[in-house]
Amino acid sequence: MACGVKAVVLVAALLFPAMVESMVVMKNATRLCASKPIVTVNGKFPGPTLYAREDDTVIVRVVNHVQHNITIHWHGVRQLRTGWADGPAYITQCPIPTGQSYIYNFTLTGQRGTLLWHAHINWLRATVHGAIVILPKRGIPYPFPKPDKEEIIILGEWWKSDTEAVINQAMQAGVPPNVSDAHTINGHPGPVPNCSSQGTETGYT
Ligand SMILES: *[C@@H]1O[C@H](CO)[C@@H](O)[C@H](O)[C@H]1NC(C)=O
Ligand SMILES: *[C@@H]1O[C@H](CO)[C@@H](O)[C@H](O)[C@H]1NC(C)=O
Ligand SMILES: *[C@@H]1O[C@H](CO)[C@@H](O)[C@H](O)[C@H]1NC(C)=O
Ligand SMILES: *[C@@H]1O[C@H](CO)[C@@H](O)[C@H](O)[C@H]1NC(C)=O
Ligand SMILES: *[C@@H]1O[C@H](CO)[C@@H](O)[C@H](O)[C@H]1NC(C)=O
Ligand SMILES: [Cu+2]
Repeated sequence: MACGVKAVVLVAALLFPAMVESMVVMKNATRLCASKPIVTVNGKFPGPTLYAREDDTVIVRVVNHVQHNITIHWHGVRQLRTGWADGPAYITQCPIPTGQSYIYNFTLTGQRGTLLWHAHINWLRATVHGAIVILPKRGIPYPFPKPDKEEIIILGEWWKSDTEAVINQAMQAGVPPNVSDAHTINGHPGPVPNCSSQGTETGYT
């Protein structure tokens, strides 16, 4: 077990130094010709990719620096006797309040593949999400021919409005929430014609 802990810290430190210590922070983001503040992990949307190996123990300390309660859910990870590390707010844990932190600590026994992590409270998942890649054990091949290249593709959505306002309005009015303004690939909706403030848009989607 201690070995697994070391492995994941090492892998994460090489590929993604800050993921082990995940800061939930606000960031201004420009999409669809307009800027708005969004909740992110480490200022990234989508958030950082976490790399681990089958049988590793994953330890992620989430520190909440935003004015929202938050939790992180490890979507598709089987929590084997670590239900409190699963992440759904008010189901397996109380949310992490502003200024506080929580340590997610679970072991990837018998699990491989690329899964999603995301906020699991209200609609913060709209911006707080990313990939968790669980590689086979060292020396064990993939159960298919080795791919030439691997790319992580995360499909998401973008609302011009604040997503907490969207869900709160729907809950109060008892109607379905407003649909998103665009779909995104790795956080990008693609270029918008005649946009004077493309901001961070690169158009490479
Ligand atoms: C976002 O932009 C506004 C207006 O320019 C600024 O006041 C605010 O500090 C920025 N927030 C962040 C997190 O950068
Ligand atoms: C935030 O979470 C705490 C428990 O972790 C809870 O007591 C509080 O009511 C929550 N605040 C909101 C606004 O939901
Ligand atoms: C993670 O969980 C294991 C098993 O319960 C425990 O021994 C270890 O101290 C925990 N690590 C942290 C950083 O909480
Ligand atoms: C939802 O859509 C309606 C109709 O377009 C609009 O009036 C309202 O402002 C939207 N709500 C939010 C929170 O953006
Ligand atoms: C973009 O601007 C040009 C020139 O003003 C205009 O002819 C064209 O219709 C605009 N395209 C879109 C999609 O609005
Ligand atoms: Cu999920």
